[in-house]
Amino acid sequence: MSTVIIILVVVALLAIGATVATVVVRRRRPALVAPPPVAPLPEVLVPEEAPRPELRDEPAMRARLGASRGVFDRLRGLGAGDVGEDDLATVEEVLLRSDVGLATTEAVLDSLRRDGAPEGVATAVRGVLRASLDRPRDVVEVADEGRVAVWLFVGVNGVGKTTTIGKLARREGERGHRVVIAAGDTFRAAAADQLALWADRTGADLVRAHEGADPGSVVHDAVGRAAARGADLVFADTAGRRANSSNLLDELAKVRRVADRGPGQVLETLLVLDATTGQNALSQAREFLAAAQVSGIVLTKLDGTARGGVVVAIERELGIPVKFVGVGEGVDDLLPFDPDEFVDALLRA
Ligand SMILES: Nc1nc2c(ncn2[C@@H]2O[C@H](COP(=O)(O)OP(=O)(O)O)[C@@H](O)[C@H]2O)c(=O)[nH]1
Ligand SMILES: [Mg+2]
Repeated sequence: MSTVIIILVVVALLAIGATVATVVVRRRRPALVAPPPVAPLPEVLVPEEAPRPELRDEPAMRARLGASRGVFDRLRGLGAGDVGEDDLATVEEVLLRSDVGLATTEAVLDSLRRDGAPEGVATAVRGVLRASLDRPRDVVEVADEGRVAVWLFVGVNGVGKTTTIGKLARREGERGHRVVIAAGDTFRAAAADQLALWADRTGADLVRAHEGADPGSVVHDAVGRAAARGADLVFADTAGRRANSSNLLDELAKVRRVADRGPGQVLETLLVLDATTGQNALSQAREFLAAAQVSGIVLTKLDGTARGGVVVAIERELGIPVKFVGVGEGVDDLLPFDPDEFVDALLRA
């Protein structure tokens, strides 16, 4: 027994001795070669977040509407007091070029002739445009007790429905709401794939089906899942084949009926329009309005047009409030439409 202990102690001492010796030798060993130079990391390995403008303050809204604001440059340069014929001609040209529409342009000219512009032409025009944007534009997002709020998104292909759903999912997520997205555009598998990316980025839940599946059943399943999980909102994407196909409009009506049954309660039907298509957007809109009970407009791509005045024409001619505007392709590039910010962005110095 004691022999075993002695052997163990000897082995332990030898091990300690060997370790100490190695450390000492390592410390003493001179550097034989200079350490290789450290190559700088290539830039792509250290991606830097591009600084993003803060979109929720007024100057950023103004920056995104830069092209539209540019159209109003000449108008902002006009003085105060009585408004002469030359000035009226300038105002008329600017307003028509910005696409506010004939009716609003006439209203502005009448007001300038009648009241002049004691605080400057730009201020007077701003007042008339602002007054024309006076509809309530709150969105409804709280369903009745025990039901699930559903927002439907309708509009022709390419206007920005899917992107808008992604942006709104982010917005609602940030406000602590749980969102289920229904991939109701089942014509192309790519549409659901695109939504899967957005759902990933925003933490929303996605309900999808195979290509060609019945959109109504996708929306039905999404409402069921939302109810089971206690989610706050269902955003239902829809296909956007041509609005003049009665088939599409019938299908939208059917999706709506399904969405509004059982626990589902449709609170908003948002018609998405592309601002860069100008007056074309208006004729598309009329077809949808005839078939769907549209509660609000989402006007996308305002960043990509100099004819931002079309917001005014759309509200006036359709009689439906613009509730959100898209000002870029990024996840934060959707703003609740604020008429004060909008007219200031175009007309304030
Ligand atoms: N510049 C800009 N592009 C947008 C905006 N909204 C959507 N888009 C782009 O428009 C294209 C079509 O959008 P998508 O959501 O697929 O349209 P959908 O067919 O209606 O679902 C995409 O390239 C989007 O990035 C916006 O507000 N500004
Ligand atoms: Mg889409």
